[in-house]
Amino acid sequence: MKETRLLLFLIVISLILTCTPSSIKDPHQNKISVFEDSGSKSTNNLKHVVQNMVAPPALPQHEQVVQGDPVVVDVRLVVEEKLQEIAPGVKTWLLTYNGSVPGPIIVVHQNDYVQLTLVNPATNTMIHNIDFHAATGGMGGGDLTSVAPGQEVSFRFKAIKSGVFVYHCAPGGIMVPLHVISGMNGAIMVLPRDGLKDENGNPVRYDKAFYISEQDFYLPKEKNGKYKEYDSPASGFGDLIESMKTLVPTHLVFNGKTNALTGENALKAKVGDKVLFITSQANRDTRIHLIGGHADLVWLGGSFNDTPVTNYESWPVVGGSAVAAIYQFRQPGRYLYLDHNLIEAFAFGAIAEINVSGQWNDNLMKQIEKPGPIK
Ligand SMILES: [Cu+2]
Repeated sequence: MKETRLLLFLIVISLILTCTPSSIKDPHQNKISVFEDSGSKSTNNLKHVVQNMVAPPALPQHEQVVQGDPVVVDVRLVVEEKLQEIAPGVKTWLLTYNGSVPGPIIVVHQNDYVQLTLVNPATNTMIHNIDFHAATGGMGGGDLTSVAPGQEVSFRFKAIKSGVFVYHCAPGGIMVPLHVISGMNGAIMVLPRDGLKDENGNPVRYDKAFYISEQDFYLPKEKNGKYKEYDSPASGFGDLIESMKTLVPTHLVFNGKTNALTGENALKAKVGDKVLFITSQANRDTRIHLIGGHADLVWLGGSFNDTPVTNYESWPVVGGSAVAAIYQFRQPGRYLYLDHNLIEAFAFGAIAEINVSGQWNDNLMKQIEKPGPIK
């Protein structure tokens, strides 16, 4: 009899334990302190993995969850100074990493090493470098990576903090904003080794990911209102200093130019897809909204170490940061992903379009009666 009671007691206890809703699981359990030292491991026998960079909004091929020891991720960025159209009929000198604005997004896992080779071809005219907000050490690596035209440099940092972070050129003094507002910025995603976690601390995977960056331009104008054109980046910098000091952008665009992510260039997803959106702004505050959807999960400030907030309608991206959000599309159709200063979106161009395919769900939205005369 005693044994039966004990058995019953054990069954009840195990039922209680298995039926405990995951929502009351502590997402912070087993977390290590942010102050914990993760820097003392030997770097002698680490495996090197080459990351093939791709132009945004795409992300390089990567695993969401990794096992085993950290690796050294080899990344090569080539600086390209180029005169390019950023709006119909408007050309400016872009300073770029690998030719795109923003530069390519790098993806690694926490405690991996990023080994960057920065190449400044002799055809360029200026000194460039890179400051990684994900790095630990003086000037984010800026002082170790300065390269004149005709030089290349290589340096390594350990990605000890997980999250999404901006990187940008920072050659010193007034050149810092001048290079950043000429397009010389990008982002890096440092995933937790065991992947992303939702609001309850459970693993969450994304089906697709897009890197969308807002760029502010401050192009100098002629007296007649036409945008000035210059023979070289440096020849425009005197005017550019004056126009950027107004703090009023002439152009605010996603991924380097107007309509980079709309119309034919619209992003695509399917109903059911969990889409990871990574948005950066290297210089200026913005606020993102998805018309027709929400952010199911947002890692505010870009920190994957924190529990994501849920169901945000709009979310902030402060200047000099990147933010990650996941949304699962439940309904097909056309969505706009934009800066919800609507003037900046619709009058300036900080807007992207997502076309989602799949089966319409009347339960979520339905037109009850077509427009007709007032009864
Ligand atoms: Cu630069």
